[in-house]
Amino acid sequence: MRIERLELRLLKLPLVRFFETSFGRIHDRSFVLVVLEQDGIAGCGECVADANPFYSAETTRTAWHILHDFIAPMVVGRTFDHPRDVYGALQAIRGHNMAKAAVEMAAWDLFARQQNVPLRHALGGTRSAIESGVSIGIQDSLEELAERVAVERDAGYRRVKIKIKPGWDIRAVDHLRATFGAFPLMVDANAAYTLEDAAHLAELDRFDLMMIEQPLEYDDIRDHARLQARIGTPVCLDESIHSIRVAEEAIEAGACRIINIKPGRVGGHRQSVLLHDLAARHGIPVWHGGMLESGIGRAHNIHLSTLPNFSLPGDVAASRRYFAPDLIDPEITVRADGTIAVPEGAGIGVHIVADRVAAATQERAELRA
Ligand code: OSB
Ligand code: MG
Repeated sequence: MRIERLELRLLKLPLVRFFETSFGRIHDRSFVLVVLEQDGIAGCGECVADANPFYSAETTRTAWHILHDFIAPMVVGRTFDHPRDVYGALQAIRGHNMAKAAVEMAAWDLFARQQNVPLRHALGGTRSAIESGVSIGIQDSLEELAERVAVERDAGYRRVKIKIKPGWDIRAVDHLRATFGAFPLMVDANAAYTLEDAAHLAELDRFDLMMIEQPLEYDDIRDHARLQARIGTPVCLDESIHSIRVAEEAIEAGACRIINIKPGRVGGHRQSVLLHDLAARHGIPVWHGGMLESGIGRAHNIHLSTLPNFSLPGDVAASRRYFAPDLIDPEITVRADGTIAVPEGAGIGVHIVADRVAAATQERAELRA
């Protein structure tokens, strides 16, 4: 595979509904699209960095800078035997996993299209459908939260995750259990607590939650291990797991019993597969996280989710929860049984609507070999 052309686009799309986490409320999504091309065949990747540096240090602007000024010159004109080699080729650049992942994932799409196989075959996936869950943001009231949960449960989703923060945690979960009884429920704190909150978080134990995601600081493995020793709810790490090495440390320390995999966070599909395999060797289940992706990133996530140790429903849901219209046609839908069929075509297997991409584009750059 030779990278003859690389294109960057900065896009902005309005969200169907606002999304609120412990770091704030957003109404639209900005992201960078990467297109790699050889002989008229194009592969596409979506950079999950957001406009702000709250989930991670990377932003759309830092990603653009690193992609344009450093990554593009390293890959344009270069030949790769296999997309698994792309991440290693970018080793000189420290960090910036989301920028790296966007190019690496575009390379996987291009490679699979050249081989004329669905991406999941190239990745080693074993399923033709995946189990879907939803992530529900912080709402203005408990009644609105229950309404959102009712809608998603009726739509068939296999599990519900709600965002929590101090002041929106025990009462929110209690209200959902009182309203709906037993159903697969979990919470995500996006690092809103400290170890001092351990006794408070232990109050969640009585609600039989599947897990609590990233309760403590993004870079704190030690305190997650201490917290896990003090609460019954399984800890799942998201923000903390930015490399295979850190995942090994976290598993060894007992800092988590479950891992959320987002390819953007770890540097792409190859690193995600390695993380998936590491977790499997340690009996740690993984699930696929979400970053409010358009249909392009979403399709990538679906293919990756077909690997066997993705044994819990992920945050990979229907397009219409996020964007209407999405950048792809047909949109990604969830069936009544809460599963998503993996697109069957070559590569990520979805049709990207050029007019919609053009309409959402705020900036564009191109490099040729
Ligand atoms: O922590 O999992 C997270 C969205 C943006 C940034 C971080 C997170 C999320 C979500 C949404 O939870 C998942 C989705 O529906 O795409
Ligand atoms: Mg999370």
